[in-house]
Amino acid sequence: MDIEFVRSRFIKHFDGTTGSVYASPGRINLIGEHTDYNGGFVFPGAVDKGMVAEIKANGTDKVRAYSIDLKDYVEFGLNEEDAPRASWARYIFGVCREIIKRGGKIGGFNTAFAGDVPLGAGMSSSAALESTYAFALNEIFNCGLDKFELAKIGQATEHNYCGVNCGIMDQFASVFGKAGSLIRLDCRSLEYQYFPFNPEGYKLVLLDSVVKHELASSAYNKRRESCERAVAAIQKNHPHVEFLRDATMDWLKEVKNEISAEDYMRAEYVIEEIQRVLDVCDALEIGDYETVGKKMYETHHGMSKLYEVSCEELDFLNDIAKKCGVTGSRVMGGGFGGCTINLVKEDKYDAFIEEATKTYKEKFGRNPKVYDVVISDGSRKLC
Ligand code: GAF
Repeated sequence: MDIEFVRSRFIKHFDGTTGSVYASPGRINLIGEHTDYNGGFVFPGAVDKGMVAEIKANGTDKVRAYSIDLKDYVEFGLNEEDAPRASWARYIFGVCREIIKRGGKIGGFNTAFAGDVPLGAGMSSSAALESTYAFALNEIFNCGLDKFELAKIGQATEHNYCGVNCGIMDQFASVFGKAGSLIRLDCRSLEYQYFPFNPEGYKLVLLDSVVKHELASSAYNKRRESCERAVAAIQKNHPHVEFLRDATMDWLKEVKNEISAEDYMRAEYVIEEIQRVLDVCDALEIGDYETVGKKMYETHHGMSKLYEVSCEELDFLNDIAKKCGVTGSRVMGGGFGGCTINLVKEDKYDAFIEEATKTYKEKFGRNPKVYDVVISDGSRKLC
């Protein structure tokens, strides 16, 4: 993330003066997919790719925002009816509105931003953008919000201004990220623990399928609705069940004939996936990377066959990983395209990347992108 680049564009675009520069990262997730909005556990970490924004209060009630990457400029007010049309600007607008709803007194500002999180790769460029502005505006306008609120502001922005009923994982990882550590997060209580992650002899690498399927956000919302219907059915016998996190497979089986086969499959995946996160944490405590990898493959299978959020390209990359003896591999993030995350022994890394690149190109006519994972810090002020 290049501060000087963003600064030079800010100066050029506005009145020649400088403001403050803030950054927030995208994220990976080792395991625990679609578990966050089910009150379960996730295991993400922030990455060394993210968003950088220069921001300066302008003494008006208008936000003047410039997307350096899109070369697009938008101006909007801070009232509910001022929502901009441009989808990128709605993230910034949403964050402003959510701060205001929480009592934060913010005024207008000038801003320019750029990012290096690959779009559509499942590394949550949108959370990086939301966290950057939530963190920065909270500081610049002295709103006094804590980091938990900042993460919730990003999530509420997705819900209320971007049409995605996401969980809290992405924004939490972006705000709370810590270099060298993954975060085991309980998405119901928001209790979290940092797990130093430096598996000796292994590398974490992302393979980006460079496909992003249409309608990913409506399919995402439908998955969430399936889970909620399963919870409503289970609640009839077990009223204390608030999320799938609280349910057992036996309780799900009790309602097998009351819910659709599809809803059943979705819930089955989630209940198993929540347990897998805990199993992976236990395995990591004793350095058992073979078990970590095995669980990753199980997650991929569940996401592909039960939750049905994988696609041909991601299944192909997962198969290649298996053939190359990669320890663990699975689709990462919401799915419907994006990356696989791979835990691979260092001595198998080169052959894997070569084989995956060659065969993927032969089959789909394009190269997958390769990103080595560097686990990094969360939201911060750069200067
Ligand atoms: C997306 C969402 F934004 C997250 O909240 C999470 O549900 C993830 O998909 C799947 O684990 O990134």
